[in-house]
Amino acid sequence: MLQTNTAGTSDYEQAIAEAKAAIIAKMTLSVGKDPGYATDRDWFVATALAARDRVTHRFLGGKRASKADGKKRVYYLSLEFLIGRQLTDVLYNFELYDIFRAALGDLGVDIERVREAEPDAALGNGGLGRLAACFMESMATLGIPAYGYGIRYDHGLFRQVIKDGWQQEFPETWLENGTPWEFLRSDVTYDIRFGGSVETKTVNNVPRFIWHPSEVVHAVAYDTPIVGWRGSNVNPLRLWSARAADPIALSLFNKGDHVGALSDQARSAAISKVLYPSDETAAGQELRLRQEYFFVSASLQDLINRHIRIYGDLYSLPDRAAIQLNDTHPAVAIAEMMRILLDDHNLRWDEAWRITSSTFSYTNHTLLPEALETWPLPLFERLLPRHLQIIYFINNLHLEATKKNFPNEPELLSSVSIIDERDGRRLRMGQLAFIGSHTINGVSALHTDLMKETTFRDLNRVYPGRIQNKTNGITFRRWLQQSNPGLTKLLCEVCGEEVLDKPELIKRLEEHADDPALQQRIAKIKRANKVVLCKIVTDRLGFRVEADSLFDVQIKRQHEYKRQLLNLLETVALYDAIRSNPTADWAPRVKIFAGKAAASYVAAKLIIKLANDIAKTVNNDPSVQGKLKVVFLPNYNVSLAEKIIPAADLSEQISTAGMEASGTGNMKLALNGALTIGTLDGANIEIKDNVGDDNIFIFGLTAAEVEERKRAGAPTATDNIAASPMLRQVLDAIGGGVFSPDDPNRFKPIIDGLRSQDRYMLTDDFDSYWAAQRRVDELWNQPEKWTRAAIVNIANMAWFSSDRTIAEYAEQIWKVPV
Ligand code: 26V
Repeated sequence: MLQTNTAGTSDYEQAIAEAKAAIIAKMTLSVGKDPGYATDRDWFVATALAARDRVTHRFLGGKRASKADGKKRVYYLSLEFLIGRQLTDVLYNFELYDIFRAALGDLGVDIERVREAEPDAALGNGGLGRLAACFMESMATLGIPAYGYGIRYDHGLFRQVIKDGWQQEFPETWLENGTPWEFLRSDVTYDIRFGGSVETKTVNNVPRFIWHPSEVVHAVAYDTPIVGWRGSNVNPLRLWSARAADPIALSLFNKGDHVGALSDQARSAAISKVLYPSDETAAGQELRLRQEYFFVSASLQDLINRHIRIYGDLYSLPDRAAIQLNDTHPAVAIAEMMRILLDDHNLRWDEAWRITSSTFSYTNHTLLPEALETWPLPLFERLLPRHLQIIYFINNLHLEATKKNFPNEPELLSSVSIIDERDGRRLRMGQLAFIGSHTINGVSALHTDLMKETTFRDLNRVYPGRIQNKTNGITFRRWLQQSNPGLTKLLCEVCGEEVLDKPELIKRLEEHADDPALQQRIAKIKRANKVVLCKIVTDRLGFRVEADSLFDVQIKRQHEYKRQLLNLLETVALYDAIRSNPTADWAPRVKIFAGKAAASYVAAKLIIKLANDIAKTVNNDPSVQGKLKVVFLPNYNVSLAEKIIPAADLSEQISTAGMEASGTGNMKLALNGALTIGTLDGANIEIKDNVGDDNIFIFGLTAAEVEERKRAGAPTATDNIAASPMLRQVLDAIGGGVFSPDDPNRFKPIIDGLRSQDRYMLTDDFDSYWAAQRRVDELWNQPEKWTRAAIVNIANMAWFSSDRTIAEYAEQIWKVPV
């Protein structure tokens, strides 16, 4: 056995010995197992606990950025934090990865298997949730004292199984065996109140409002430490879990009503049971509103307690706290803050409003009308009667001021009002978030411009200067350094070790873009990553794909505006073209799809089935062997993304222009050397600006052209189809049952939708997309040129680091030093 303190052992060896001892101690004393009988999961828990001890020392010691004595703190309120696995993240950021790998290796355990034993923390749907996770890591890295606040869902995003080509959903159970990363803080528990009535009293000629709720639920805190790069700082992610105020109604139990005695418990616990599994469509149900208010109220009580404990009163709140609303999901915080200041602390309205509106800022993540949150007034009133009063008051003052400043534009009032009078009466949370915030931001340059021109045009006139752009970013620690160690090693060699701390140094790679030796090394790294993905495909789907093919990937939530269907139409056209001309010089391709559809989203689920039916036909057709394969990898999540992204050659970012607010997968893929085929949408535009027109494949209508065609109502889908023989053939094939001989009409709804409405304008962009794909083939057939373009992409992605994004938020929105 290795001695930990033997003279003559190097620091490195000693560190390995210490790690080994720590892991064994955890295995024995915390997991309670003899290492000889330990499973991979046991090894994961023991390793995570050993790693967590290091984090905890930093967390409780001087490195806790959130301690922040006297400094302004940032509170990031988000209903989603899509963290994924944490072991590699923690070890890597503490620069302990190699040491723990060696320690486990000495114990005869493969760290890769240990890593895979950790379930993903899938507490988010997609881009918005993953952005929150990247931001938490960047805030810790930059030493910004920050808290993330959210919900500790018992069940994260559902597990997707593909059965006969159809998506099936199963509950996700990441907490089944607990998680070693969190600390339960039972002492940090708050009452969250719902329902009831509001009593009005006049005290000393001042009206007072007393809320008598009909229901109280407890919010209990769980803290997960988020580690910054090089362990520089650790910030807490505080997630709330719901408990009944009374765990059991003894009076009922004693009468023999054993089920009834637990019904309160079930109703309360339901709040943090499950993540709402949908993006881009507003939920509208009561439970969702209960979730939103639950975590907002707990978080505000918590941060206000902290502020008062340190600073004594609430007047200084805006100087010491910045609260960021991640989309409108936490927007009820504006009313809750006002309620606390008015009713609990007896502040005057104008004082309370000054404090509130100079503390909050709001990020918008989508302009799709169906995703903008509104609540029916009766529902809101039943759940939060006092908050509704406050919102009415905010709205009245806001409309009065608007009337005064725009006396000749009465029609402005209905558009800027928090209350939408059209479809029953509804509360518009976007309006509330905007009015109560000092700064509102979009997530890419185009999206911010569109915010100003469309959804928030009138509010932007009433409150000019509030809207800013903050183009999204990604943490390079997870999406380059951890997921692509081969490329990272090369970057350190070519650009210098400092590249790990200063991503802008990646630019140095470009000096070598024409160097054949470097090109070969880059190509070799990519190939090795592709071999890893090939094995995953074989393991999960039972067939082989060739690592020398072009890996063409579209990985993201399944949604019509993202246009996976456009990619499938092109796949069918290509399949047909290869069959018609098998000897031509086709670039061999593997089309890789992955993504989940909301369980209730029938159209998106049918498109998944189409992808799988096309895959079945194409992959079993000997006449295209070696030239085209189609793969649908089930259960897309952060961990699968970490495997696909480093292996991708081509990144599909093909949304209808104007519809994808930013995209962040596009950034991850380009950073890993995939070339983008995409529309001028979201951050694609900024990626193009950085990598140059020659190193990206742009096609399709611009956002302005999309608008113009919609306005003109022409050309129609019928016109587009008539003008494209290839498209017509593809639609006929799919609609006629070529890929669904067992049910020839299966895809008729999809094809009918394209022929009649084509809301996402696939028929407008099809020819241009096809042409762009052929430019892809042409470049692929010149490997040196392709690799050169990949190098230029990697070299020019530094700006998309979330450290840059967070530094901008810090300086321009939160006013905290970095
Ligand atoms: C809405 C809803 C409605 C109720 C059920 C749960 C749920 C979850 C999320 C949403 C809003 C989705 C908005 C969203 O995810 N936007 C994405 O944000 C990314 C980060 O800014 C951005 O890169 C993507 O382009 C944008 O689609």
